[in-house]
Amino acid sequence: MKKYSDFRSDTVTRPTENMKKAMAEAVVGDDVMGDDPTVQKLESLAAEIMGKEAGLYVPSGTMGNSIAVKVWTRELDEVIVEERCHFYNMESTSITFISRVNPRPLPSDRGAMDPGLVERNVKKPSVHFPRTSVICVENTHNNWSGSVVPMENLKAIREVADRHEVKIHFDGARIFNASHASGIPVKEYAAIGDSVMFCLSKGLSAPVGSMLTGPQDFIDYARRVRKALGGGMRQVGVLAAPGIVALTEMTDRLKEDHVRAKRLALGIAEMPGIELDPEHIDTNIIIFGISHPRISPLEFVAELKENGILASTPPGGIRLVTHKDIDDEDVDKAISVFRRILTN
Ligand code: TLP
Repeated sequence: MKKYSDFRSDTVTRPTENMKKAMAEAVVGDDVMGDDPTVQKLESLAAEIMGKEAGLYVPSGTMGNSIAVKVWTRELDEVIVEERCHFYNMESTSITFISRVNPRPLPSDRGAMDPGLVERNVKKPSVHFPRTSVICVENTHNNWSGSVVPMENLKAIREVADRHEVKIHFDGARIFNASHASGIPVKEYAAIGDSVMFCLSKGLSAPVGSMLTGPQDFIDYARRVRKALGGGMRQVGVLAAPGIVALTEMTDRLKEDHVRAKRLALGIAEMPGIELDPEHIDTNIIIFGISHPRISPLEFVAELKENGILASTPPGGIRLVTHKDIDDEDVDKAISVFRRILTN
């Protein structure tokens, strides 16, 4: 029997057998010199899937987002971000640390920023004001419990960006989850962004890496920034090979994670102290509050762990994520552990 059911994140997924085989058999070269055919194959595949001119393999989603903003901005600029987005909250201040630009966080309705508010916050540069150069959107939205941001909202923000000649960077770490949940093709979402970052190492289960996609001249410069950040890797085809498997074999099964997350949310929502509206669970992430007379949130998470359930604790909540290595038994086990702790 498994010791832990690990609901902390879909980042904990282990590579599949086909991925391990692809790693062992990968044809490699020095990718910094442009010699790795496996990386090149992954980069063109990613660009093709997103409907962009070019792609770049990066070690992490954080590096992909950081490079995008670095390429689209210069000092004295401002970047509009949604106030709970991953880029602004959970990437160790990379916006200011790497690009030295000002983030302008805006509130939202579950990840959907009001286009009017976005427009009122787009600034033309003056002696007082920065220039707004990028709007960042995130879909699915991690800290809004994996919400799918409505397409009409994204299109309205695209119109604002076009009216003011501002770029959009799309954090699509889980863009395939958004597509499966809404039925909207990935390419349609990707068309919202001038640049799109998505992760191979979350629900898609590759061991390492993310993709940055966009116009050719953007990717050419992004490649130089990646090198400057220490992200130029040599025979990295061994890591790109499972990324190809992720894109060709692993996107369809994400819907199973959504079904399990919904079942888990429905199974725990009515328990004493749980603050969760299961209607809000669109994809594979459940973030809930707990207000219980006997047990604090941190004690609750510790008790879950003692009972074989691992959860994470983003600011303001407890998070459970379903993924490839979580099956129906794990979900049943979690529901019964919750019941035991909360109703005893
Ligand atoms: N998210 C991780 C943690 O950092 C919280 C997770 O477990 O969900 N954008 C979004 C929307 C993300 O959720 C993440 C990672 C990233 C970017 C960064 O990707 P990595 O971890 O590859 O740097």
